[in-house]
Amino acid sequence: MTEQPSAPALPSLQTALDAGALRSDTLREDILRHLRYSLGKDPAHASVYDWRMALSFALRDRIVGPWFAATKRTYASGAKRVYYLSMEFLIGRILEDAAINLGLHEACRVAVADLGQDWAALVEDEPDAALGNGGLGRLAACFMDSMATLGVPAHGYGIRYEHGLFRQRFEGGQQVETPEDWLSQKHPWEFERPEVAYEIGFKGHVTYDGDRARWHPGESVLATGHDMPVIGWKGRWANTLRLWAAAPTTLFDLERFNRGDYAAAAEPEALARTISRVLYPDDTTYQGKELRLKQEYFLTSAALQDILRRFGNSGQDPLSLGRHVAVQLNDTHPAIAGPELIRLLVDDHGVGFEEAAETAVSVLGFTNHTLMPEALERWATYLMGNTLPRHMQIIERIDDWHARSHPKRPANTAIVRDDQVHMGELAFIMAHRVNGVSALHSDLVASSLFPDLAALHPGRIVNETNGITPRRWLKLANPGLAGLADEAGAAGWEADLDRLRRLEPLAEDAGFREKFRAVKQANKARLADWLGGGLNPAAMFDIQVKRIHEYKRQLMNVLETIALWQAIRDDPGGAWAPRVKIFGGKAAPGYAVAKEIVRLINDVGAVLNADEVTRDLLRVVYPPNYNVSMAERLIPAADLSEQISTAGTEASGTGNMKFALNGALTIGTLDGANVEIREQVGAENFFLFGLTTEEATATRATPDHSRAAIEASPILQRVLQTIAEGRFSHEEPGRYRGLVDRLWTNDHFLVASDFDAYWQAQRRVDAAWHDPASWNRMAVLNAARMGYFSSDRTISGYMSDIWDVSSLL
Ligand code: 26Q
Repeated sequence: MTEQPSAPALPSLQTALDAGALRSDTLREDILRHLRYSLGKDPAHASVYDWRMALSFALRDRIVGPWFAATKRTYASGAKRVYYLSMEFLIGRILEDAAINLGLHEACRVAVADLGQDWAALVEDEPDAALGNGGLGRLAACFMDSMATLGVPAHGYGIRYEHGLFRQRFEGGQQVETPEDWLSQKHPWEFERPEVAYEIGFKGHVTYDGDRARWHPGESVLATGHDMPVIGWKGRWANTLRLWAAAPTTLFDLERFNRGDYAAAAEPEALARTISRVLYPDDTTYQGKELRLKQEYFLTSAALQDILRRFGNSGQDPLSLGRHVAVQLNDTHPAIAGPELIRLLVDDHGVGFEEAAETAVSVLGFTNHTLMPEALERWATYLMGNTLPRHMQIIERIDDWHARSHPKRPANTAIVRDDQVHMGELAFIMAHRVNGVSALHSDLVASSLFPDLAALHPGRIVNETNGITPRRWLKLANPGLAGLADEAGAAGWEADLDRLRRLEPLAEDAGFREKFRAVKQANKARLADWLGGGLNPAAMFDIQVKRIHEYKRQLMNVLETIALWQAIRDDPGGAWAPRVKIFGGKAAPGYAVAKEIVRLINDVGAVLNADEVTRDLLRVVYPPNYNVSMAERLIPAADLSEQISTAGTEASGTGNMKFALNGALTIGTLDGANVEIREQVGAENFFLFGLTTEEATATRATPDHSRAAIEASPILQRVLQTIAEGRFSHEEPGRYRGLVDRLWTNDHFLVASDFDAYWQAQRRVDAAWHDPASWNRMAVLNAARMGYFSSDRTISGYMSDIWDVSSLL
C-alpha cells in the first residue's frame, strides 16, 4: 500500500447547533438586548416591527459564525467556486426559513411567547423579498438554499431592486398595479459593503494603443455590494447572495461640475438611481429597452469584476480561471458575461483574444428556461453598439472566431444577424454546457431551439431537471405533513427527500391515510378562514397559481369552470363533487390578453358565487397579489393541482412539484416536468389529458383546427356562446367578444383542441373524489414519491455535469 500524503487539515466548521445557541433562554436575552441596543426600544413600547427586527438580528448573529467558518474553509481549501448570476431571486420571507435552517424554530416560538409576543404575527409582519417574476427567480432562490445545504462554495449575484415585483389589486375585477416597497423598512438580513464597489461604464467610444483597445465610457455608475448570508440546513454551511445597488460615481460628477456643466453633472446621479430602481415585470415578451440592457450589464460586469478581483488576489494565471471558477448564467439575461469576461481578460489583463474566448467558455454555463420565440432576447445592433461599443466589437469578433472554427456553420447560428444581437446564440457559443430544465425541455432545446448549434457542439447540451427546496416547501409551509413524515419513519427527509419513500407502504394503511387526510383538512380549514367568504372546507380545493400567460391556459380552466356551472344548473341534484376553484397570479402590466383573462376569472367568479343554485357546489376565488408567502398558504391546502399548459410550452414548472410534494393530485398535460412527475408518482396517480408536443405541433398546422374543435364540442360551444352574450359582463355585453372570436380563429395554445379532453379528465377527478380512501392513497403516494424533485438533487447534477465542483462539508 502506498501512503497518501495527508492533506493539511481544513479549518473546522462551526455549526449553528453548537452548545448554548439552541436554548430559548439565551435567545430571549439576545432579543431583548437587540431591542434595547440595536433598536433603542423599551419592551413596553415595542411594536411588532420592533420585535421582528430584534428577533431577526438575534438569529442573524447565529448565522455569522457558520458563515465566517465556511468562508475560511473555502479560502484554505483553494477549491473551485460557483457563481450563480441571475437578474432575479424570488426569495419570499426570510425569518422563519432562517430559524428552521438554524434548528431554532422551536426555540424561537418559546422565546417569543416568553416575551408575550405571537410568533405567527412576527413572521407575517415581514414583507416578501420579491426580487423576481416567477419560476426562474424562485428557482434561483431554491438553488441558493441547496448550495448552502450541500456545502458548495458559491455566491449568488443579483440586483438589489428598490422595488421588487409590483403589487396586484383588483378594481372591478381588473388588475391594477402599485409599486412594491420592501425596502421602506429596514432590511435586517443584509450587510451593506460600501468598500465593495465597482465602476460600470456605458456608451462612449473605443481608442487603440497599438492593437490594444481602450474603452472610454461616456457614462458610468458605481455598483455597491449588499450581502445576504444564506444558511443551509442545520447551519452547517453558509454562502453569500451579493446584490448590487447602483450609486453615482461622484468623481465623474465633480469633473463635469468643475467645467460648469451643472445640468450634465446631475445626470449620472439620476442614471445611477434608475438602474437598480425596479424589476422588469415582464416575463413574456421581450422588449428591447435600453434600461434593461443596462441592468443586465450592470449585474454582469459588477459580478465578473468581483470574481476576477477575488481570483486575482490568489495570484493565479488568468488562463487557469476555468479550473477555479464556474459561472452559471440564469437564462440569457446575464449573457453579456461572455463578451465582458473577454474584455476584462484582453483589455485589462493583456490576454490574447482566442485564449480569452476559450477561457470564458471553460468558465461559463448557460441555463435556458424558455422556448417561446417572443421571449428570446435580441438586441438591435445599434442599441448594443451605442450602449456597449466595446462589447459590440467583441461580439462580432466572437462570431468571426466561431465561424472560422466551424466553416460550414449555417447562417442561422450567427450571433449577429438581421441587425440584431441574438443572446441565445451568444450564450450557447460562449458556454461549455447549455442546459434545459426538464427532460422534455432539454430535448426541445436540442431539437427545436438550437438544432444547428447542437450539431456543431455535440455533448454541450445537458439536462438538469428542476427541483424545489424541501425545507421551505414542506417543513416551513406544511408543518403538519412534515411532522407526520417524521413520525411515520421518514425522519431526516429534509436533507434526503428520498426518505419519503418510507411512507409508500403506509398508503395501504387506513390509519395513516386518516392522519394524512386530517393534516390536509386542517390546512384547508386554515386557508378557508384566511380567504373568507364562507368557503366549504370539505369541498375539493382545486388550485391554479402561477403567472398569467396564454400558454399556461388559465383560460381553459375558467372555461371548464363555466361548463361545470352550466352542468350543475342543468342537474342541481346530481352527485357533484363540491369544488372551490382557486386562481392566483399576476399578469405582466403590458400583456393585454393576460389582463383580459384576469378580468374574466373575476367576472365569472362574481356571477357564479352569487348563484344560489350552485354556490354550495362551485365557487371561484382569486385572492389578489399571489406571491411566495401566499403560495406557502395555498399549496399545502390543495387537493388538485392544475398543470395544464399546452404541451411543448412550459419549460419545467416548479409549482407542479410543490403541490405533489404536499399531497395534491395533478391534472396535467405531458409538458415540462409533469412528464417526470408522472413517471415518479405513477401514471395511475396522475390525471393526464391532452395533446402531446408532436400532436400539438401537427394540430397547429391544420387549418381551422379551433373551429373544428369548437364545432365538435357542444359543451365548449355553449360556454363560448354564454360569454359572448355578455352573461358575465352585463354592463358591457361586448367585453369578451374579442376573446371569444380569437378562440374561434386564432387559438395558438390549443385551448379549444384540448378542451374536451380536459373536461373528461375533470370528470375522472370528480369520480376519484367520491372514493376518499382511493383519493388519499393516491395523495400519499404522490408525496412519498417526490424525492427526486429536491433541488439538492438538481444541484448535485449541476456540480458533476457542469461545474465540476465538490462539497466542502
Ligand atoms: C427578459 C427580457 C427583458 C425583460 C424580462 C425578461 C424575462 C424575465 C423573466 C424573461 C423571462 C423571465 C422568466 C422566465 C421564467 O420564469 N421561466 C420559467 O422558469 C422556470 C424555472 O426553470 C420554469 O420552471 C418555467 O417552466 C419557466 O417558464
